[in-house]
Amino acid sequence: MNDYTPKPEHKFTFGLWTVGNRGRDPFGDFVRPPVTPIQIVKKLSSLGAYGVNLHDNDLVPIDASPSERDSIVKEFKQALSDYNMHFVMGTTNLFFDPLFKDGAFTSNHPQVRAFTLQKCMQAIDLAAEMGAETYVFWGGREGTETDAGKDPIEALKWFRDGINFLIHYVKDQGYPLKFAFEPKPNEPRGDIYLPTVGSMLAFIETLDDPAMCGVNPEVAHENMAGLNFVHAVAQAIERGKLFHIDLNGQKFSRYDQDFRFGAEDIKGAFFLVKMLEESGYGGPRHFDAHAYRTEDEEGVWEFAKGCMRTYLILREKANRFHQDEEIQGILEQIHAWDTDLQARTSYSKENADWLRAHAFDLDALRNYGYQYEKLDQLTTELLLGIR
Ligand code: GLT
Ligand code: MN
Ligand code: MN
Repeated sequence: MNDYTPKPEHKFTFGLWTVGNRGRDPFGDFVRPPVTPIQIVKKLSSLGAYGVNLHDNDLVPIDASPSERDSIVKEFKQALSDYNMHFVMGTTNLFFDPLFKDGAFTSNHPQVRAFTLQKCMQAIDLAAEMGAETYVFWGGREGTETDAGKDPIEALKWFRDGINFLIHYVKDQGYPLKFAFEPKPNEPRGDIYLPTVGSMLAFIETLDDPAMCGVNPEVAHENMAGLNFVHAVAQAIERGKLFHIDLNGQKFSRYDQDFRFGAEDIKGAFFLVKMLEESGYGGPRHFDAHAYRTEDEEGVWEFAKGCMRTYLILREKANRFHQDEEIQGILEQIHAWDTDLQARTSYSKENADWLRAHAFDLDALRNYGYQYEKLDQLTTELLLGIR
């Protein structure tokens, strides 16, 4: 019997900004006291997490002197090693400082675009020094409220030029870092460029080294756009582009809620976990979420435990799905391929002639029942715990 206890081998990670979230929103101030990065490392380690992620300024204040920076980093690295925690993903905060109000890579101001490169190089150095595998770019302010002032075609070119600069910087430094791009349709900007996983995948192919670049899809972000997250992730997996993932919970079409993983849309979360486990995705299971604003510090740790526990429960449900004879029986019928016909669907001149002449039984196809109602009900019952 599974006890659903998280262990480092499950590769659960949290951003410092997630469990460190103090509950401030556009309408209300902080509701929780700060928790230091070292306290976070210690506590997450005791809960069975594998590692942490951070933005440059989650750890090092933007105005820290070089010697302050070095001592903060040294102390943090010591904590990681003392508590057997890994530093997995690094990123740059390109959204908080007021100078980024018109974006970073896509700001209309050339000095902001140049400063963005400087800030990213420093943050990449930090991530590489601490052993990160992946570097995330979330362009929260890369967008507009009005298209009157910025040319979206020009903005995409600036974005590409900036990322290409950093691709070459990483190569020149010899860092073993991969880049992962995180799309979001809106918030905090009215509209954000490259709003979905699909648009990000297309953009990646235009970069100087597409092989070094993949995506970091987030449940909430695709759901905000009304899209099926499992399908978005499937496309990334199918192209070998799922470099990292942001797991959380979200009601469709709302603001970016970043709820505990599985807090909403349990069936969507189930199919996601099932796909991640079956696809052989070996990357971290990162929770980019935070506790409800109603919570005190204890509630924050309940939130963190809940994310990991729900993942493990859904993973066990995916195993049960495979062991359930009735479910598997239906799937076998659905997947009963006509192998002779299948062989005819790869192109050759002969197959084209054969297919052109083949007489299909269209009425049989029209009348075929796919049994999805039964299958979905069985899946629902499995998730509800009665199978
Ligand atoms: C911010 C955002 C997230 C991104 C983080 C990485 S920062 O919390 O809401 O979706 O993943 O920059
Ligand atoms: Mn995210
Ligand atoms: Mn989010």
